[in-house]
Amino acid sequence: MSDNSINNLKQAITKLRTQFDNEDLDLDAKKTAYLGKKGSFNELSKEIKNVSNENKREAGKLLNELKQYLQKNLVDNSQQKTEWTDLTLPGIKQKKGHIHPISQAIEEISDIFQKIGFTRVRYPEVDWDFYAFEALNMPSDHPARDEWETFFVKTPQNKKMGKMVLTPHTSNGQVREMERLKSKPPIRMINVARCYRRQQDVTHTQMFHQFEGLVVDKGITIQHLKGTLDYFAEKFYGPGTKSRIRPFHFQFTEPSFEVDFSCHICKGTGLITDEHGDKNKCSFCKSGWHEVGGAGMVHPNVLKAGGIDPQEYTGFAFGWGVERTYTLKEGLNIDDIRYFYSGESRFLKQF
Ligand code: FA5
Repeated sequence: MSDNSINNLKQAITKLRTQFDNEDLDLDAKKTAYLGKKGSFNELSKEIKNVSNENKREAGKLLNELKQYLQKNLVDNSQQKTEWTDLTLPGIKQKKGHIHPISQAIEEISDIFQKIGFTRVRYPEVDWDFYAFEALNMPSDHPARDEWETFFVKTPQNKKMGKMVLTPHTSNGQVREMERLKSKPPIRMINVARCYRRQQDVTHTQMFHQFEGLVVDKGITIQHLKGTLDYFAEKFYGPGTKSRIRPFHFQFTEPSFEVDFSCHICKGTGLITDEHGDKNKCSFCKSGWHEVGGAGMVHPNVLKAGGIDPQEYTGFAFGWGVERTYTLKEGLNIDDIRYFYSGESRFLKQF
């Protein structure tokens, strides 16, 4: 630079400032471009060596001011970005969860039974063979045990209680409830719990839920059982729903039954009338009825295992799948219970 060197420097500083003010870069990129090691400021500072000695002091001052301006604006910009909140923007709605449909069903079922004096209880889901089988009139070599496709737990065997199992049904609660009440009826329990079996298809999952009713008192008959089933049918499935019991076999009830509820689509007839007036088989139930589980009059041996005298007391019991019972509700008609445990939120969101 000649004598004009200080003027040239001043022009270069103005040019750099204008460029800085108008440049639309993000903060980090701008810092590097202007204040970085090879940035515009350092490049411009090199020009000081061309300024005459008498103007060097002024040139130093101008460059200093320029640096402070750049630093201040780079910091100020970043502060503005983080502090700025547009209060007129709509808020972000938090997603609301809800309880799982099977938990909803359990609450509804429990309420229905609690209204007629049943007490909700829960017993271990990992329990002794004794409560799951032996005390239910199924000694260790009894072939009926095979139907429960049980998971056994690797634990040392207890002399009286046997091995430990993942409970394959809620019937393990029967003798436990008799023991809890010190073998003194009346008993009115509703036991809802997880159950486990080596099964998997559209109507079976390895983990599922059952609810077990047990009533023991003087003079309990099949009529009380049937009355309870009819009450549940109307409350859970709606007015007009009927219950039906069919002869069956369970080791722990005598007599034993399978329990059906009438289909809400064909109203128990098994037939649907189409738009031409022709009658066709109901495709949901095929027979007018849906089976939900088992029931029966408590076997005298089970009462004895619970310390209750079968000459003095009688009782009824039932055990149904929560998933199965729930899927038959009007408006649901779910044909594969595995959806409940698939973790598929598009399915679960509907409840
Ligand atoms: C029993 O488990 C008996 N303990 C029921 C009982 C209790 C009878 C008291 C008499 C007195 P069962 O194996 O049929 O019976 O099962 C009853 C119901 O549980 C079935 O009808 C079905 O609704 C449900 N269930 C059984 N296994 C599964 C499974 N793997 N997945 C889903 N639901 C199941």
